[in-house]
Amino acid sequence: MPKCRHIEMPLFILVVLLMSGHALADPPGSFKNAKIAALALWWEIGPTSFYCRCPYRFATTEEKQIRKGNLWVIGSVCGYEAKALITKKGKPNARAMRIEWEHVVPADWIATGFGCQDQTRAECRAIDGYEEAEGDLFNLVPSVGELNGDRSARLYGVVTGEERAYGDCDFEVIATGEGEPHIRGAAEPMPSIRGDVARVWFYMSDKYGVQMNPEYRALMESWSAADPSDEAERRRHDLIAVEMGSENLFVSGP
Ligand SMILES: [Ca+2]
Ligand SMILES: [Ca+2]
Repeated sequence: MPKCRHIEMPLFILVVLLMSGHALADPPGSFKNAKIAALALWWEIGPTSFYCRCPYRFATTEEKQIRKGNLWVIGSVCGYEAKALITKKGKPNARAMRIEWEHVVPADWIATGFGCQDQTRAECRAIDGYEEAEGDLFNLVPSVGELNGDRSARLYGVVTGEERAYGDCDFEVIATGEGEPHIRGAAEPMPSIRGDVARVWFYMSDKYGVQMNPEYRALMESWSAADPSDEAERRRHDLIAVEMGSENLFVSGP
């Protein structure tokens, strides 16, 4: 017999699906609502982290005591190993082994579409449309929290070498160069999802005016060409499109 929590979870998902207006296809309208919708949606897509392809499941009571968060990464399956299990302050790294919702286009860059990049998040959210963009489900993916934290608001880019700081996970972050600490450098995803992230950037730029300089756009164009959408990406797109009530034509278009 499965333990009680294994029976409760699908019911919980069902309730979330019903509450999130699944059948009505209303976009979440805010990051807070999007996180709730994404939880159920990605159970349907397949509960696997985006950057490392790590399966995840609901955290047990004991795991929640180790670190907050409902979703626990099964690192042994995908070869993910935490870069830092202990923080610089000597405390357990709360973001290792748990799933967080990652913006492919970070909130700092969404802000460039609304001219509030030099303002606070609260000021951005007061602008019409910003919250809708921040809660856009095409732009949200489940990520190991540690990677989400290390990437922060960095653009994607090519990082020299394959450091593999996260076990077998092909994800590199370099934090040198110009700009504010959370933006400088680059994050390099694995080749098989480079087109996927590029097509989210095009969508966010097209829909919300997110700025991409010519050099970055050219890089994303080359990534998109090298990694065209496949069946899995289109299936994911279609499920998200039902929830959003709209499409990402860079995936579904001709
Ligand atoms: Ca790499
Ligand atoms: Ca791909």
